[in-house]
Amino acid sequence: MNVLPTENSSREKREIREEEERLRNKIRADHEKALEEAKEKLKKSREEIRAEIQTEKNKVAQDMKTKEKKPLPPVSIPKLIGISGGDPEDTDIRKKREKIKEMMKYAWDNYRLYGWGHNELRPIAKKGHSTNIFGSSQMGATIVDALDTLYIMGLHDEFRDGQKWIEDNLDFSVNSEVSVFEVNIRFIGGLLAAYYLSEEEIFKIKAVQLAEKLLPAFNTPTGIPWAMVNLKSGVGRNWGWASAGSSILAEFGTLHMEFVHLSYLTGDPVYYKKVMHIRKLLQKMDRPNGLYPNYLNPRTGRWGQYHTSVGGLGDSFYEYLLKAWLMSDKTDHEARRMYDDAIEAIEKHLIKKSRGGLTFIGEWKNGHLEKKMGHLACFAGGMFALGADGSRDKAGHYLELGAEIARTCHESYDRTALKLGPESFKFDGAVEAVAVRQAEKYYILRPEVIETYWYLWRFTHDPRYRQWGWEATLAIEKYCRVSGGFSGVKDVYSSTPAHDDVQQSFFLAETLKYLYLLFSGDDLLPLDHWVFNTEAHPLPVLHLANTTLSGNPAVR
Ligand code: DMJ
Repeated sequence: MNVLPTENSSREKREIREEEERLRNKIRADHEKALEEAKEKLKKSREEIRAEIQTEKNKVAQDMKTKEKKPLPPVSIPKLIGISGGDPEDTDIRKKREKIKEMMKYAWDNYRLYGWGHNELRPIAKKGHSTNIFGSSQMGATIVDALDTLYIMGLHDEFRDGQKWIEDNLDFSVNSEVSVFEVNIRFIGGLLAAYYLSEEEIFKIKAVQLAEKLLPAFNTPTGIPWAMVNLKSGVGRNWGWASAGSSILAEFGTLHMEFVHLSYLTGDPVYYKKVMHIRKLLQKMDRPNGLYPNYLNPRTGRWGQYHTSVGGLGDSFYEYLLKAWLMSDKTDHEARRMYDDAIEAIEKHLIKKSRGGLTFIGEWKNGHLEKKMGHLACFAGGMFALGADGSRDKAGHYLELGAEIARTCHESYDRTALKLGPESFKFDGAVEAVAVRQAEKYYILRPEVIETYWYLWRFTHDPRYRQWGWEATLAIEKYCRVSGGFSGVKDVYSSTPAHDDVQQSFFLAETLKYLYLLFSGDDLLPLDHWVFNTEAHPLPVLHLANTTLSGNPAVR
């Protein structure tokens, strides 16, 4: 039936009027209801109102937990070899290993008592401690960092206690600005390792939740991430001190291992794509003398200051090139090539022998070699040894180079009053492997020298590495153990050192783990099945020969 246009429009108008009236009535009714409820509320006591709010809060928290615990898509976990054991046959070695376990328990128990939930511990003041890398909220960094060490040592009650804290308290929806690098290596690395060792889903879920919060850091004109990101707003920025607003090589270059595992476990290629983009960008850039400068501007994609080091600011970038290859079951040839090229340039320009015959790694600053080596650079002894097999026909050479670096770093310990190494040491005329400036004489429970001893021990079984590791253990026990845990010392050349009153989370994650492994059999976490991230969190080798992480569902 045809309807005339005038009839049509007047009917529409009537319908609109009726609809408006219905809406007005609904708003009026809602208002009246809200007023009635408010009046009712006002009749209630403060306690009643508080209780109601608490009930609402609990409901929201419960809903969140149910949501959080939703399992991720199933993925086959690589076959895990050697996650326990390693019991030494020799009684003396067994006793030493027990002692190290006791030190771990002491560090953990004191943190449990005085710093629980805080990021780190002040073992003398006996209270929590934190720094800007963890942002402004209490994220239990020590718990997350220590979990896999507890597991490996068989401290299962402590492990479960940590797990419970994580289940109930670890929350990344906080208005807090964190270091992308630090939370990646300590939190994502720690959670992934705990997941692989224990197969408890919660660790995987938390790792993925945190990774999602880090992704906005990659929203830069080049895709090179900011150093810091606010977990709530996703706003990123760089450290104020970094050359010309640059991001740091060792920070944006130390994400690969964890991000590849995240893509593997979730089936989501986003993480893999982010780190591969960084790699591709670096490959395209010119490198002065074949060296990678430590600073790169994420807005322009240009290098900042020409400063290259194998210690702080550069270190773990090289480590992750090698480990990307190892972790891919030696199939990521591109990573291996980049590693080989990089260390050839490093050897040519940065590695020298002192007059006294000690091999050291200096730092390249604007065309000049600074003959100073940081404690952080001592990890490279282990890296050279680990990369020896698979190098361009120079396996013997790199194993030897690793051993020389281990010897130099041992000398830096041996030439102090405490037998603990300084933060950095010089090679200048008569000065060899000794810190000169007061500000470089501290030891903050760092792991790198012990890490190198352990790798060299695994590859050579030369008893000197266990001997050197034991010397360091005794020195830590004597000078760093205090009434509420373990503390760093301010001057390793003073026989009565002052303490810095910080028990670093990496002491539990790395230093004690490497010591424990040094006095364990090689069947505990064998190196052809496990690759340790730069915070000593073991991740399994992924046999990805027939799969791809860049979006192919075959990865599941
Ligand atoms: C750790 O957090 C990691 O080893 C990192 O790669 C460098 N520094 C500390 C320990 O010294």
